[in-house]
Amino acid sequence: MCIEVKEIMNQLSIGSDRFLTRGPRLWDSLMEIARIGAIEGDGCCRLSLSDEDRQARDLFASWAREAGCEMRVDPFGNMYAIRAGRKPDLPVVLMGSHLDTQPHGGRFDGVLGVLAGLEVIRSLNDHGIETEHSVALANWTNEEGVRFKPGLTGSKGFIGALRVGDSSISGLDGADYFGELTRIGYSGTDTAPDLLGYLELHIEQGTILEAAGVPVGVVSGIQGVRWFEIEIHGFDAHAGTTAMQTRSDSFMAAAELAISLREIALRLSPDVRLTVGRVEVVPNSQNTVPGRTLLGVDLRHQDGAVLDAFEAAAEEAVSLVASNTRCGASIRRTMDVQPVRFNAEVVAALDAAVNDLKIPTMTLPSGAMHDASSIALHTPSAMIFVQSRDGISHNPAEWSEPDHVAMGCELLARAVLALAKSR
Ligand code: HGY
Ligand code: MN
Ligand code: MN
Repeated sequence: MCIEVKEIMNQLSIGSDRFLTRGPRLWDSLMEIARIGAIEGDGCCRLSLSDEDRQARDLFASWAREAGCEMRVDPFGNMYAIRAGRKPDLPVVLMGSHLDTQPHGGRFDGVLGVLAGLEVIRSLNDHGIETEHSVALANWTNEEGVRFKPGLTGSKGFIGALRVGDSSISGLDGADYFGELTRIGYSGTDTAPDLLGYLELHIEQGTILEAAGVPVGVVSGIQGVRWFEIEIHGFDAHAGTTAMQTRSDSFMAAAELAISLREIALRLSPDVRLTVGRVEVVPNSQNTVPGRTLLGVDLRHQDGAVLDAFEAAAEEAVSLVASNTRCGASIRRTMDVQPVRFNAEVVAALDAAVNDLKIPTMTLPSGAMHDASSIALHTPSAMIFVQSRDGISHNPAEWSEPDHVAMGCELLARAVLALAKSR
């Protein structure tokens, strides 16, 4: 960690093992924003570009303005809260994550990283700390990819992997991404800031930290993710009069295919993660043999070669099932997120903060994808994980301990200071 941070701590007569940030204030903000889109079981549903997403964006923008930040919105709806440094022309140190949630989301996934960044800015204000580089905070649009495909839309737009109006950005309910941005008042024309480095705090959403008994972790990298849509076309037919041997039953073909895809994936690697989380059956009537079935497939692995091998084998499996079941079938990739390893210099800033604070921690890979998967392709980046109880996430029962949240936020603050003060 750069000497300046230690100097700041001394000047503020804050012992290096004491906190700059205020965990309880962060916790209060988390619980307040969780009331937007609240669902049964203490969960949240704020699908991207929905009215609930707009309400959360408005609240975040009002808090950021209260903290003296300049607010910008870019053409992908990404929001940037910028706390000016002494040299505003220098590239900024950016924190960020996402405010959108899964349909049965929790109170921490994404939003914790955004509000921890806000707590860092509030704490720099409290202590009157000036930084060389500006410190900024992003809310990336549609990280979850529930309402619109692909996921990570906003952060992919930021790095130029997607363009405004890109036809590959499709809405599940037929909605238009850019039309919805306009509808909720977040279709921006501002330019995003230039970046010196990117830091994302997030819940682990797995059980590694809990099993090791440590509250927070420094993330080494993120495994790759690919999404596929498999369409199976059969023939609508009467459930009572159509003999089993003559049916073109798209659902049965899809079910057979799902099992064979799981076998293919596990044969390639025991560490693979294959999920068929989305199934659409048409006409979805239990006394009609379904003429059309769609499968939404999520595949993950840290090795791109395994992702490639699965994709090739899946294409063969799709055509085989089609020919065996008198159905037509197609597979198309709808998202590709490369495996990333984080930048050693930014990770070192985190490690220095860990040592300074004497917080027990560990280094671990991320099983979940994050906007840092995009940003790391563009800017030196790193992530901090906060322990998840029982590894539960994408579920209202998602929980992290207030003390762990506070430690993660303090780590973020120290690493941001080290980078924003650096050079
Ligand atoms: O899908 C993911 O891994 C992330 O939580 N959106
Ligand atoms: Mn997330
Ligand atoms: Mn998520």
